[in-house]
Amino acid sequence: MRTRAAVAVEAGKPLEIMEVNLEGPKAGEVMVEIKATGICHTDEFTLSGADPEGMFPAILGHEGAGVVVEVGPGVTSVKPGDHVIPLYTPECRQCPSCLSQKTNLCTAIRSTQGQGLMPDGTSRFSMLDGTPILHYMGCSTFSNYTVLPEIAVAKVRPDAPFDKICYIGCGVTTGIGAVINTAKVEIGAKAVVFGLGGIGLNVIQGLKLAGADMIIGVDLNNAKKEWGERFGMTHFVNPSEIDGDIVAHLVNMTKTPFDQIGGADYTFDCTGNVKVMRQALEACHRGWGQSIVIGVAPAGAEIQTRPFQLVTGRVWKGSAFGGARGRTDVPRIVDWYMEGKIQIDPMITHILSLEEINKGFDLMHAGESIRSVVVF
Ligand code: NAD
Ligand code: AHE
Ligand code: ZN
Repeated sequence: MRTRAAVAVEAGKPLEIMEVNLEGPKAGEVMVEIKATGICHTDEFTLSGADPEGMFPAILGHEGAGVVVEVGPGVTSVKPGDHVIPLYTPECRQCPSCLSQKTNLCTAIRSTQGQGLMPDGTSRFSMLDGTPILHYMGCSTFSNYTVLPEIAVAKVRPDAPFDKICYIGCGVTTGIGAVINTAKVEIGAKAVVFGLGGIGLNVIQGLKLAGADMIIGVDLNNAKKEWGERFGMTHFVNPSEIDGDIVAHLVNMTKTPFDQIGGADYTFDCTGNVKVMRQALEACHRGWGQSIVIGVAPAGAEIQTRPFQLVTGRVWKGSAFGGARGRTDVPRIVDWYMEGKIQIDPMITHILSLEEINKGFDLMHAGESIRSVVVF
């Protein structure tokens, strides 16, 4: 069949809207009509050319929601008509990683996914002249129709609005999950969130849910102060407007008359900047502070700190998709949204058509959007 898609033809170039060929689902695969997709900073990261796994031409997008329209042989867990959220972190429930119960990073199809291919090593997308187009993060939600492995879709309730729950496909789950699953933040904690964008605001929302007392937001953009406060941030710091070092500033803010050492119980990097990652680690409390790396850094970038920071008890941890097991956890997060436990609507600042998708990247670059959502 043919479908409309925004194709990343080359790094650093705007996406091109075109008709493409899409083959039907093979064994163990499903075809999904994407109804809505968010634009995450990771899409921008790959489009910019900074992603070591970035390959072109490809159909980007990994934050979608839609309806199953066709299933391949052997598919048992979903059927046409089911509402689903594509999962860039699948959950096969059979691989050593899934069975370990120690990680959400299912390894069943990671190698072909990283090459932009379906598990059988081929692509379902091609240009009208036959040139193959690569998949992206196993999802390719910047296409009206896409094909995914059955293990990479979460079935969700049918009454949830696509243009909101698509955000659970990445940003919401990543932010809230990093707090609950990765850091396991406890009531009364002091936390610092670096980068108050589509991910950082969800970290703040997660911290509020977890009962954190002090939630410091750090961003270079002063407009993010009001945004952070809407979701529970208690203090805001713009590093470009303080005297001296940001780490010392944050450590001072967390001191009490009883605890003159200071430092956060938990910090979160939601910027992808390795200098910020260092600041986030070093702003942690001596002896127990944990810093969670969520941001994705460009090819070649490396994190640095004095090993003494770790010797003295600070912990560096990473979090992918908020540590969530997609097929199990995503339907529950959709329920949380429908029950009013978490907010999504205010963070969706722009609704665009597929033809307007490049505007979504411009808004992100200008710091004017939290999430832009493309509705098909
Ligand atoms: P975004 O563009 O919406 O937000 C980034 C925010 O960081 C902006 O508010 C910006 O002003 C701020 N910022 C930039 N540089 C800063 C600095 N030096 N100090 C303080 N603030 C700074 O991006 P997003 O969609 O929220 O994504 C954030 C990061 O998380 C990206 O690197 C993205 O690739 C990554 N990400 C990771 C996962 C994961 O599973 N680990 C999932 C989604 C996104
Ligand atoms: N391709 C990049 C890595 C990108 C990355 O770390 N992706 C996150 C999700 S970001 C979603 O917005 C992730 O889940 N990583 C785990 C994985 O297996 O990719 C690179 O640097 O090579
Ligand atoms: Zn994302």
